[in-house]
Amino acid sequence: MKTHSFVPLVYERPGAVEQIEASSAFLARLQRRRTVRQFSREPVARELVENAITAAGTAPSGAHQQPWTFVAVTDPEVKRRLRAAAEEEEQRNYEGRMSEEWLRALAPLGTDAVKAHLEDAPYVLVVFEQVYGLDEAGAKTKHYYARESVGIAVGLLLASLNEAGLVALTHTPSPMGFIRELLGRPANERAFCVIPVGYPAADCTVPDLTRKPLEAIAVWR
Ligand code: IYR
Repeated sequence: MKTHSFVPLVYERPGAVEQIEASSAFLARLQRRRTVRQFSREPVARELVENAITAAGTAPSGAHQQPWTFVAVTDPEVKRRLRAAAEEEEQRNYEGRMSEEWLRALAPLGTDAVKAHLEDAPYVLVVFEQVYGLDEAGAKTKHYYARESVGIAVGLLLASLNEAGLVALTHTPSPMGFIRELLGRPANERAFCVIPVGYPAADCTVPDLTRKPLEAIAVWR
C-alpha cells in the first residue's frame, strides 16, 4: 500500500476579531435553519446543489475512504415513483409498524404518511452510504466508520444548503431498501437518508420549536 506524499498545510490564521465575527455570523445563520416539510415547486439553480454536494464531500471520513454517493433526483417520473414507494412503506409504519411510543414522540410534529415533498421539491437528494468498497478487480474492500462519515457529510450538506438560502427536509423513509433498487445503485450502497431541497411553499409552517441552549448540551471539564 502506497503512502501519500506529505505537503505543507495551507492554513491562514485569521485575526481574533475576524474569528469571532465569522463564527457568530455562521451560528446566526444556522440558528435560522428550519426543517421544512412543505416545498414550493420553484426550480433551484443546479450550481447551488453542486456546491452543496461538493461541500458534503469535504467531510472527514474513515481512512479517507469517502464512502458516500449523492444521487440528485430531478426527473418527475423518478420522483413520482420514489414518493409512491415511500408512501406505501410509511402507510404501513403509521398503521402498525411503529410503536405507540414512537407515534407519541412524533405526534407534536404532525407528520404522516403523505410525502408530497418528494414530488414538490425540485431536487430530491438521496444520500447513500457505501457499506463496503469495490477495488478495480471488483473485490470487496472494508470501509471504516462509513456511517459516521456519511452523517458528518450530511451535516455539511445541510449547512451548505442553508448558506445558499435553500431549505431541506432530512427524511428517512423506512425501510429504505426500495430506494437502492429504484435508483439503480449497486449492492454495496445503502440509502442513508433522503433530502428534498428547494424553497419553502408560500404557506409553509413549521412547529414552534426551541433548541437546547449551550448550557444543556455542553459540559466543560
Ligand atoms: N419515517 C417516518 C416517521 C418519522 C420518524 C421520525 I424519528 C421523524 O423525526 C419524522 C418522521 C416519516 O417520514 O414520516
